[in-house]
Amino acid sequence: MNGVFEKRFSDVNKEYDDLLALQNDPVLPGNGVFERYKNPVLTADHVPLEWRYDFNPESNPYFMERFGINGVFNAGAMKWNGKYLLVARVEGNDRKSFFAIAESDNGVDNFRFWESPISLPETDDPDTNVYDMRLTAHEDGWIYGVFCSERKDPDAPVGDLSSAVASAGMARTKDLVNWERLPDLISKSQQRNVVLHPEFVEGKYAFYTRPQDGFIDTGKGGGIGWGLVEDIRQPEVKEEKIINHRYYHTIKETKNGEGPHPIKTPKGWLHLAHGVRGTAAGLRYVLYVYLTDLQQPDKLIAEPAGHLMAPVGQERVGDVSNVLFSNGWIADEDGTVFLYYASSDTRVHVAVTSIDRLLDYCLNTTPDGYRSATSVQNILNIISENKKVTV
Ligand code: M1P
Repeated sequence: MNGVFEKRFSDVNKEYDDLLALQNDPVLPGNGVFERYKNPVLTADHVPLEWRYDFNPESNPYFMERFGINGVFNAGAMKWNGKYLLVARVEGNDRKSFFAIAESDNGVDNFRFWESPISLPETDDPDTNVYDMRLTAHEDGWIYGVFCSERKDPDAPVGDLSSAVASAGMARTKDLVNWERLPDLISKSQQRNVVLHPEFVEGKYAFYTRPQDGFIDTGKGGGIGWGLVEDIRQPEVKEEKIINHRYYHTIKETKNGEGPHPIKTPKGWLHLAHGVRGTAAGLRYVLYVYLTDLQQPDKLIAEPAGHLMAPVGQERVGDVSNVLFSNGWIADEDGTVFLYYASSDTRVHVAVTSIDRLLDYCLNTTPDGYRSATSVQNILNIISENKKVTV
């Protein structure tokens, strides 16, 4: 024994325990729509030490990390047995992502990973990489996880080791431990950001899709799509219609994608999505919301202009900088909404709001007028109304 093991074991464990015990507080006063929380709720450092270190002083005298974690981000979410659960995308230093569940009593701090990551069954054509699981507790009684499955492009020319094909992988469970893998969703194009709607529509499973011409480029894919599937064991979307379009000179001119499944509210289905635009510094990902009809979830009824959330402060920096991405939120029985978002493909944060506040935001924020002059007119209208008010 060289003493290094004991000292490092003690220091590393203390640092880990302190991190998990950290209390989180809202950043106030915020903008009234939501409150961000100060600390990320999940980071690479939250991954259990038992997954990363060999605890045997004989075989690991330096108490050295044996499996490094690069980031923990893009987490699906659901309430389960009274706990707030995140199914996070955990990415190793080897660039492979996998899924792992972490839980918290209050949804804002002390998230702790379950004992082991999810052992996700493979199909006959094994995934190279899996990520961004959306959880849906469907009215059929199963909990579905829909995620991106990525494989090397079989048509890539020799020497091209980057081209990939994205499709929607699917698995279902009753206990979040044992998962049954279903076939990947069949559709006319590559897919990422596919989400299962929680209710049957016309007696069928309904999916939010994101048709795309290539692995990265959505190309002619016009936005967030919608399609019905008759048999979840042979899932095929034969027709896709675009329900949330991309537009020139907006936050989603390059691409967009559904976030978690929408929340059912008295005024419609409340959706969270990400919008992407190009900048001189690369792509910029922001979050936005829209509302669709309660009876016809594929019919848009309201969409505020611009983003709900964009990266601020440390959120701007990470593996893929200038990115906010969300595939998980939880609506509590009292209407509180815990919006889990990842920043820059590195860590997970929470912002807290409510269904009432999000509906107010959605229905009373002016839609995009698509011109500078219409934006100025919106401000002039607010100023003019304010002149009638004494506070
Ligand atoms: O790197 C930003 C995001 O890029 C992809 O999202 P999209 O398909 O909309 O471009 C995903 O790989 C996502 O995981 C990632 O956060």
